[in-house]
Amino acid sequence: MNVFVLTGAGISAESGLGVFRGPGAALWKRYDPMQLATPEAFARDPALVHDFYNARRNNLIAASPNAAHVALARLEAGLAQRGDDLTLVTQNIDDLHERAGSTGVIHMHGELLKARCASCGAVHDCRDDLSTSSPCDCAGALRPHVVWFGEAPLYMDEIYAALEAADLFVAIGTSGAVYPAAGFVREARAKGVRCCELNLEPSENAAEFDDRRYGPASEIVPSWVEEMLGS
Ligand code: BJW
Ligand code: ZN
Repeated sequence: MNVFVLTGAGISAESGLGVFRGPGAALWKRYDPMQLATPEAFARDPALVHDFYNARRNNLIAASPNAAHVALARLEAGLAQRGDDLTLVTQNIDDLHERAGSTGVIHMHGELLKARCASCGAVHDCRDDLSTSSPCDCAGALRPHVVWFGEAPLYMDEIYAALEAADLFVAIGTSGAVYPAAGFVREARAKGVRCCELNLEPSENAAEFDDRRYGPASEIVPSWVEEMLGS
């Protein structure tokens, strides 16, 4: 059995990393995404964009994985033990899945703890603040290694191949507002794959899921994983 899990900001909410949309304090209510998360915004005011990502990087370094991240790492190990497979695709730029023990996580929107050279494309580890004077070895300017609106998400060939092979599609903590990730459920359904949503509240595309479970990720993800592993 091939299980495909897509995670979004909701899985990291209880670790203290903000969500973008939804009720309560959401990042895009405080900030305009067009001023921060587009290549045009970075070209116009790189210092402002660096400040936004520097603050989030520092917050991430101080955060820890929660029970939902830990449960998905347990799912990977449990499925592997019985010869099944998990593909974990995340829209999140944090590293909390890895810190919980997941391997081979596919970061389709990039990674906050990496920086990319705008000139040569080299990707560097990055735990320190970036500024307009942080240079790459080639002297080119560094930018956060994240996918902004209008840019192509990463690893799409690998992701579509895994979706093609999936027997179960599960979306966790994502609002279903951002494409192409929001379209994965429709593509899975079109192939007759069972689709399950785990979220705090119904997402924008909730109607497309066969099973829906609502509550905090730290509660509903561990209980779903226990069911999956039959314990
Ligand atoms: C909990 C919880 C708890 C809370 N427990 N749950 C088709 C139609 C219309 C538009 C488009 C389209 N195709 C493309 C577009 C344009 C655009 C787009 O989708 N726009 C929409 C706004 C309409 N898409 C793009 O531009 C993408 N690029 C693209 O398609 O390129 C095509 C291309 C191909 C080839 C060449 C060139 C181009 C790129 C999208 C990049 C997204 N970037 C961001 C920011 C960067 C990283 C960062 O700063 O972190 O990524 S935006 C932001 O949204 C971030 C996220 O990864 C992404 C998704 O958000 P997510 O994860 O769903 O979080 P939220 O906050 O929305 O939802 C949280 C959920 O959790 C809620 O449901 C809560 O209820 C829940 N929750 N607490 C469980 N405790
Ligand atoms: Zn460079």
